[in-house]
Amino acid sequence: MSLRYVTTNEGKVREALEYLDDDVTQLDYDYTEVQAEDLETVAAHGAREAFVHAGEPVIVDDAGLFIDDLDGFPGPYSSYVEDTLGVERVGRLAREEGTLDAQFRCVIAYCDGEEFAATPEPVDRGERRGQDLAADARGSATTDAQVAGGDVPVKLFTGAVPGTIVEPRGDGGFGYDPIFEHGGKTLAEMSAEEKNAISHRGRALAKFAEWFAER
Ligand code: ITT
Repeated sequence: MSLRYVTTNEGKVREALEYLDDDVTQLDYDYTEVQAEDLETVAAHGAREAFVHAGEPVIVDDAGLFIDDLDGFPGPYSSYVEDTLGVERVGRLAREEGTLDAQFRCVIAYCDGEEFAATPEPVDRGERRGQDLAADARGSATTDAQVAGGDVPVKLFTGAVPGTIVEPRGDGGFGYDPIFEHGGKTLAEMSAEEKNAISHRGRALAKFAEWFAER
């Protein structure tokens, strides 16, 4: 069975293909992004829902920019903030505040409907939501979305990279890459290979690829 990288973002897939061979293909499916303080919850919920939808092994990748002195803003809301404020304004805001330290974080969530043997990487088992239990109690039919919120195990792999917020430079990469500098270059000034070697996604993918090769 093939592995599906479930995302609407082609930039992520380009980076993932560097690590995973051609067995992985993009599934352009917009799973529900639940509102949560942490990327892990969003990714795990998305992976469950995507697995129910796809019926084959899936990876969901949730990422975000965390600006240290802005209490981690925009964090799990990075996508919404990119769509509303835009990358350049986020950069300006951070620079106006004089708060320049930041990190990118990425959580890769893998689900194939099976259990996992113990490894250092965490497994999320989710929690049945109150409304599901209430629906069960009434004896109503369980929908895909309710199953997706159930307790199918999801394996999580995380990665992070520290950096500095700068004036936008470069036209590679995607999203916040032009305003995020690491080691003297913005991520948008790096090739996909260079970015992967140091990036949040690259680190999470490396852990995933090593584990997946054994599975
Ligand atoms: P999917 O949810 O469909 O995968 P998305 O682009 O919405 O696509 P995320 O929710 O994970 O993906 O992304 C959150 C935001 O962070 C979004 O604005 C991205 O552009 C940005 N982002 C994620 N990874 C990034 C990276 O490696 N470099 C720059 N920005 C990134």
